[in-house]
Amino acid sequence: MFEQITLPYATDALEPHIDKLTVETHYGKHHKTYTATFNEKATEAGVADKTAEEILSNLESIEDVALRNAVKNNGGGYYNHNMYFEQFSPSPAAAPTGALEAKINETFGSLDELKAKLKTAATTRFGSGWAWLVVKEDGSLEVTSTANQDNPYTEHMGVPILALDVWEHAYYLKYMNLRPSYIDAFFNVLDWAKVSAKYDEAVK
Ligand code: MN3
Repeated sequence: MFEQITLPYATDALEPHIDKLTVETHYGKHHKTYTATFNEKATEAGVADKTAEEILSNLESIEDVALRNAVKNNGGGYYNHNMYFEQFSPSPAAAPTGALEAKINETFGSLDELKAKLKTAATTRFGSGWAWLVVKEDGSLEVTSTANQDNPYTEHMGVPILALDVWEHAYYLKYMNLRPSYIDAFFNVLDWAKVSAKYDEAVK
């Protein structure tokens, strides 16, 4: 049984950066529905005993194309939003520490450069999708983006450690058409301590 994370903060705790109604709708409606449908479709496909990472990395094992796509879309919707909502804090660490800090400086030059690359990936993703910071198989870091609810597992890109949702449902109630303003706000509540922990887990 795949379950939504319990939000580690109140629905209004990310105000004014991410508003209460958006959190309530995004987590309480969109994410909830993806999770319920993923459970249904994973069961139908006979893969519900596997981890979400395993399922999303091995979609080709599901022969029926319509069912495979339903597992991909809803499994991505389940998994991506668990990552998304888990990484925020009302009192976030403003920068990574330890191994991730060193790796970011080595790869991108600075945290500001990485954030600029993520913002570009997120603003230039046409339509609905996600921008990601990924640890590739060789241990290197990469900024990338995917369409719809696809993610680095479904696209065989590596292990995601930061998930930036750019579907309109993530920002439209507060920011309307201003996706770049939402992206700036995203970084105000992103807890780099949590991203650092994901990195340590990915490279251990
Ligand atoms: Mn979303």
